[in-house]
Amino acid sequence: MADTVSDFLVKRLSQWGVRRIFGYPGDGINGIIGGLARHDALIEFVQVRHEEMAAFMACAHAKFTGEVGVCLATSGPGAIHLLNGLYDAKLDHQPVLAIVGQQHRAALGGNYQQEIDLRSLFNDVANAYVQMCTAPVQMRHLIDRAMRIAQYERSVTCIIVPNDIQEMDAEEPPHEHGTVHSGIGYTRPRVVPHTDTLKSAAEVLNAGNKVAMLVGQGARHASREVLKAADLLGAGVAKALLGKPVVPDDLPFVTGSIGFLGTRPSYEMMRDCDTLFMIGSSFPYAEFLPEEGKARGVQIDIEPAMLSIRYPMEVNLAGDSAETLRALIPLLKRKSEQLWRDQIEGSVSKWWETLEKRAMQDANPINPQRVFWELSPRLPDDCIVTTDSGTATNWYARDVRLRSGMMASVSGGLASMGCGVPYAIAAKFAYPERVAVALVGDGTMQMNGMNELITAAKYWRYWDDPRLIVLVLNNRDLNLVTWEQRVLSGDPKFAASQNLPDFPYARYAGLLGFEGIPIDQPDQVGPAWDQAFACDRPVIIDAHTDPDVPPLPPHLTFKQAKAYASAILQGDPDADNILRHSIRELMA
Ligand SMILES: Cc1ncc(C[n+]2csc(CCOP(=O)(O)OP(=O)(O)O)c2C)c(N)n1
Ligand SMILES: [Mg+2]
Repeated sequence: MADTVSDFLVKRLSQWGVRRIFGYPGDGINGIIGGLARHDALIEFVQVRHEEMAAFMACAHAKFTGEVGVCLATSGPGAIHLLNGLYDAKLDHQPVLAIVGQQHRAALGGNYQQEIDLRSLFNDVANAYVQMCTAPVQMRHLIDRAMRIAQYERSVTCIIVPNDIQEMDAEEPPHEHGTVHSGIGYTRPRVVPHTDTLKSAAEVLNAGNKVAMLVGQGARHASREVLKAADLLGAGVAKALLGKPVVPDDLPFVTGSIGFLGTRPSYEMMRDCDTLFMIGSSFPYAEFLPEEGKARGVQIDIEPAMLSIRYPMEVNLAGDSAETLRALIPLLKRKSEQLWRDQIEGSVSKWWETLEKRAMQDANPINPQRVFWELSPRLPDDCIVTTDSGTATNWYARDVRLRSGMMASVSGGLASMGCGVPYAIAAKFAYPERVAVALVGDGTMQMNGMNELITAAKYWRYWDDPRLIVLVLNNRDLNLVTWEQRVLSGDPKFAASQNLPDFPYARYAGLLGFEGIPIDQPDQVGPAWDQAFACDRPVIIDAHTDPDVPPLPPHLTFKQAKAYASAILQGDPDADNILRHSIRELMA
């Protein structure tokens, strides 16, 4: 039997190195699903609960492996469901290919069932490349271009395949006018700035007495080079959220995260530095960077469009972070003065003591910070940590001490709820021998985390190491937003929009065949982690944490303090408790 377009699609993707597709079937893609079934030795199909989860998983696959993540959905509703996960990939600059079905070509334009203008729908999210296959012969170059462009643009691409095309015989382009003859393969170019630009950068960095470095996920393959540069420059290193795994938290000059969920040492280092050296980051909040004019700036980014958009840089280095640092390092002079470095290290070591004090304070019933604090020493080497939009991100960013060799991520640019569980599942598929830990809120669990754990229940027995550990911060509140409403808008908690229904997550774990560990006492926190890491199956820790512990920014502005006071004066239902906790946090 001749190959169909769908057979060809699967084989071609496999030649591109694709080994796994996350997706959900539907009659818009029956042909493609048939192709996957006929060639299941080439590409594994992972069935999710919801197409958005397939897109999140494809994004996480890209984040954790550097390969193109691929997701598949049917026409109409399936395609629409992909969107949020695809935007997550787009905003975090990850290579993801979405393949979606479409109605029969002959029906298009006929207001047919499930007929959506998919080109328009995906035009923004996949603006790097979105095409519909209207003839079998096109499929070859559509795949080749979508795969190549996703990689070099580090973005989302999309191929739309009408269902009649999927079942037709595959065709190779004839050697004649009007045909396209594409091929397979992409290797990343070596991107390094010109020597003159490197010299200018070195001059600025060498002239500085107080150099502050800020690293993002673009530096994730440049850990050694970042540390070498920090050493020569006597600099401290702050980390944007996605840059957290770039350098380990146990180094004395690593000031940790930055921004609303950042640390005091990062805040002070940025306030007091005379030189800002930003690498692979598009951290957005200007108020946490030096005031314009107070520091000279040097930035490295692989995407020229990302240069000088957060701070006006004096030298813009368009290049790969590791390659550029390797070329720059020989031009850097070791600082003779250690004063600035000593000051940073002093403030970092004091900060860790502060965090420990804050974590160990009483709360009702469990202080969420303690759950994260006690996790750090128990994290296995090589583990993969994911988190989710909510207070979990704050405590993850601040309290968790990642070590060298660990990976971690979250939806950064889009900051979407719902990424934590699918990211961790994708991590288990990519690295079945490593432990994955998802740190998520109860809102997120109820939004989609619980459903997606059914996917884990379906597959965990195939993983070499079955440990997928999900921590749920069971605070019965959409807590991060409740706090934002208080501190940023001056509004008291609005119970109707913020309170969440209670749910027995640990008992749910039992229904899935997982281990469930409910905890509601502070001294159960450490033993719960020990028990979870000793399990022979996935685990849900249902931690009853206190919503009144404030995830305060490292520095409260007058405006924020005023808003906070106004929220409380307007009769916040939790006023007494949150005041008590806030004062204790500030005292610590
Ligand atoms: C899809 C989506 N909807 C809404 C938001 C706004 N948002 C950010 S954090 C948050 C609360 C999360 O609540 P939960 O998961 O319970 O975590 P908590 O903050 O309580 O720890 C909300 C509603 C978002 N980021 N993404
Ligand atoms: Mg919550």
